[in-house]
Amino acid sequence: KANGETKQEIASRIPAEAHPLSEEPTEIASNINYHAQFSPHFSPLKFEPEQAFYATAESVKDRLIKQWNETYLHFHKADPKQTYYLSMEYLQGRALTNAIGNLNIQDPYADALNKLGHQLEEIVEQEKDAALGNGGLGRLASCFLDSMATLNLPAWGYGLRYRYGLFKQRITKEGQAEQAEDWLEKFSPWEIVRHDVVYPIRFFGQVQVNPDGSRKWVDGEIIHALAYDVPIPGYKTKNTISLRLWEAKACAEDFNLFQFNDGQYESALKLHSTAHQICAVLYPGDTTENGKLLRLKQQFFLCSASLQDIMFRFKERNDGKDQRKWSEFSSKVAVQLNDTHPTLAIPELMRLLMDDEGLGWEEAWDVTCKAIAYTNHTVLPEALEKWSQSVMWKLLPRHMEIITEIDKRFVEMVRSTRPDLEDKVSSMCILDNSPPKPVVRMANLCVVSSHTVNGVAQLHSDILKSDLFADYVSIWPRKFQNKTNGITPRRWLRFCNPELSNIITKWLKTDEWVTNLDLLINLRKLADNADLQTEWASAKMASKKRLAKYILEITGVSIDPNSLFDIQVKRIHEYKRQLLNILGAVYRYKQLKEMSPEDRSKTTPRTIMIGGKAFATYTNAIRIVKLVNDVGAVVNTDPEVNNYLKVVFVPNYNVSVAEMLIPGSELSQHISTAGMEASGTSNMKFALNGCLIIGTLDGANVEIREEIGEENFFLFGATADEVPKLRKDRENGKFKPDPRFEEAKQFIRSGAFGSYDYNPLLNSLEGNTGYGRGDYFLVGQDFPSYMDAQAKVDEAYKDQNKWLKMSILSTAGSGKFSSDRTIAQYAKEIWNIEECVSFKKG
Ligand code: T68
Repeated sequence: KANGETKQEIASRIPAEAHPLSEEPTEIASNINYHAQFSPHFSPLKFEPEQAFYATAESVKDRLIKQWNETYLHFHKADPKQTYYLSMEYLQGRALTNAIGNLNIQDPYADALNKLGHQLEEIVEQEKDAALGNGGLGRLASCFLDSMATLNLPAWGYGLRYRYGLFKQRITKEGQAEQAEDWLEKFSPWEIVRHDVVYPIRFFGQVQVNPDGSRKWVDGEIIHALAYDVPIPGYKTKNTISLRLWEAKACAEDFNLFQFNDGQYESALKLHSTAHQICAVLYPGDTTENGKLLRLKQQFFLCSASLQDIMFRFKERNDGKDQRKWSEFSSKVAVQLNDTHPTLAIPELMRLLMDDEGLGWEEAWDVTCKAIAYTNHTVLPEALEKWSQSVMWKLLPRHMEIITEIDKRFVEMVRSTRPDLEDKVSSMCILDNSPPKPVVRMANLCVVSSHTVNGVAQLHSDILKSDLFADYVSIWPRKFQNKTNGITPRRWLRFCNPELSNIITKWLKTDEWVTNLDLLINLRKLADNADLQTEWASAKMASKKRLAKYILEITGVSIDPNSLFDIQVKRIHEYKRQLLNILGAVYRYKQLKEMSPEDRSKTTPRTIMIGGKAFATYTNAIRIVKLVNDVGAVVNTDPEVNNYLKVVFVPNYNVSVAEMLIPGSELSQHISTAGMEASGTSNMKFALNGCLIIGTLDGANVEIREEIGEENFFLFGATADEVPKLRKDRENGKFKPDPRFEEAKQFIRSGAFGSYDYNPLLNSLEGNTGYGRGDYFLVGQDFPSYMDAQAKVDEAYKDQNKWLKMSILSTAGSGKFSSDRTIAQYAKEIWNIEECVSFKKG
């Protein structure tokens, strides 16, 4: 019993769905005014949109904190098993629309702001994106938090509070320029600094062996981890969970006053500066040794702080008993590793259990394996983390002892139980000792130590089982699962596309689809309805016009809302094949140039938009950005064709830009080489917003096509099964390129798009061997079928009724891709946690 209620009573509470706001808009307005007046950040004389944003956010945060505190207290008393999601990245984007939407207080806040002379739509634009992530993996973590809160699950996220998030991309004549993105320039109104939550994190030092044989990690440097909590509200529930972000701090003892007074300022503040570096940037360049060390420090910092916090909470919730048994840990705690980036949680948990809590190896190992699960997000060999053993011995000597022991025991187990796997041992073990640089294979450590390993789409999970982790499957057949990714329908439809949302609600006669996305299937039988189609078309047109206005403002290019809006936005990578897209565009341009004006006028006008950031040191990706811009500069100013084709590079693609682009999209491209995109999640966002997909049988495309019907999906390209043989054929000179492909490359080489030397980029499509050469990503192989699929798109667009029907069917078939479904599956099939509703109705 807690607080007079039994656990069953607590568990059976009903969610408080309605949020009757007791306040009138005038009261809200005076609350906003209060925050504006008492905020130390602005002069009280001004109340411009920026101040109005911060004051509004503070006012909304008050509500969040109240719910968040009550949720915390409730979890504390009910003491359910809780999940902790460990991720180096969260791509949260803006929070205001989401918060007032989830709290269901848009209307009163809009009215209140009106009374203060502001428009809510204008105020929300003031917020900077929190971009503490690189791309899909980080955005997935953020969608998951939204679903965990909405499903009333006892679950928290842990991450790092980077001072600078993902860089801001500017486009200059030279191509991409990166700029630090100062998301904390003023401050973030959403975080709550927790001066009471601080843990020491050790680096370097050595292992001390005690007389009783136990071991202890000592000396080295100690940095402190300070918690910042970001409240995450659920939709139409009062449950509000936490994203706890750690910041690195040195403490007063680390300040050498003597040295400082002696004028040695740098050495006096050495540890302060070391601490500062840890959370300075998201994904520091790791081509140098220094960069690698810093990235490893970041990873350990996250793992150690989070685990100390998790273990503290486990001990704290002891139900009045003196000491909790560690054997109960896994019935109270589930830890999910978002890729291998937080792998050090494994040896850190072992260390804390053995060296601080006094458990023996077997006991600690049992606790660890039962608590930890691992999600893989890539099969690309260069993205599988491997850390130098020598760097690890220096930075984390005790952890290396533990990893060595885990590896030793694993190898012994395989040799004794599975002699048939002897020739696989060297690739399955954790430590790769081969010269010149022995490494730790983080994915292997994760597979050996986790109770469950999952991929992020069916095809990807199948590839993990049949390829990357095949040998482990024969030892632990039940360890491997699939959890197809999902996206939150709140941010990615309800809030970013209110026009379409209202139409859906009207025709389905309920807004329950926002939390039960499967209900969208009921649109299927309405897809031919002329009235629905008319409304659907007008919502799409409104979004296209808004998008066209944005593109004009940002790039100066005027695009025609009556043309087909064709969008590819994602990180720039050769496997994602933006190069295939732009080569197709180049070929289309060349064809249009060669056509008679009469034939030209019969073509389907298209606006191709491409956006995405290239990692600063990824040369070919940087060149692709430049190529798209150069092609656009020529095509868009060519009066002969620019009524039929525009090519626009959308700069600085981020969450907020996505929220603008996706509602206005009609066709989107998900055209990776089959087998290389683990899932993709923007494909789901586009389909959900009634955008048709041209794509390969890769990642979640396979399942999207299954759900929305193959006749509503423009498929092309080789399948994952065929890829290895096609690569071999190419190497053996058996590949005959399509003449259209040759023409497109030649056109670029001829200088039609300026004098920049694109030969190095285009040469990656030639030759016949090696990764990154010899057309490893099979652009030439898939080019003809891609062009054929594009011709089908042009034809289909000419019949607008048919197109609208396909668009409605795309939305109708997207129900499966709600992150609520994904998270419910994780909760049931991996974490074994249940909902824990913190508020009574009313
Ligand atoms: C993406 N991975 C997958 N990685 O590419 C994508 N990597 O198919 C999938 O849909 C998504 O994860 C979610 O599952 C990434 O985004 C990274 O961002 C990354 C960051 C640092 C190091 C390696």
